Amino acid sequence: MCDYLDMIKTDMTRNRRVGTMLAALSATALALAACGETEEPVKNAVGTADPTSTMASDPNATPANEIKGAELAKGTFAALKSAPAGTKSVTGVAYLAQHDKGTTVTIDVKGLQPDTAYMSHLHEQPCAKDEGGDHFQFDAKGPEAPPNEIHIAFTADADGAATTTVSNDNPKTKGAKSIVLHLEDKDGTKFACADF
Ligand SMILES: [Cu+2]
Repeated sequence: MCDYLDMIKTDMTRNRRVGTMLAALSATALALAACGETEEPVKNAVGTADPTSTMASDPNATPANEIKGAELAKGTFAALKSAPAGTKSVTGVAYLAQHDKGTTVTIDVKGLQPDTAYMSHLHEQPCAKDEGGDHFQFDAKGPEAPPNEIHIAFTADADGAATTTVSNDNPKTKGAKSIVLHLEDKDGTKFACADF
């Protein structure tokens, strides 16, 4: 329960949909009180991986492409046509594995800005359609946040590379068509995409 709350709390720092965030904040604050934590402003986790969160970088997780018995999809990242200057050299791959414990996504990206934080999500459209469209959701009427969506926060290393794995308990990601990389700017600018 409390680990799950940590996950939600971490994600809220990245959620730009203020209405959702405020609703989630009040609900989480109540629940956190029950976990013995005091209510504090959510700190911005940009630039750090939260090891308590399954939705942030987990350097020890088994990569999606190494999970035995999984149904595996692979995508190759390319810069979007709209990618701003300085982001167009991105390359890399994404793996989406559906397995008996849920879904695991791994991204392995190069050509990023050194020591810089980024966000990515599973999206519901292919890259060629509205740059991946909206976020993929397990439940289309559910919250616009994990665990109903898969968000992957990551930070590039000093060489501009990042490898990140996240997991979700739900294996039903058939509707996910792409993974989109976003800048951590105020608009969450999309700059790269990989189709599955
Ligand atoms: Cu996205």
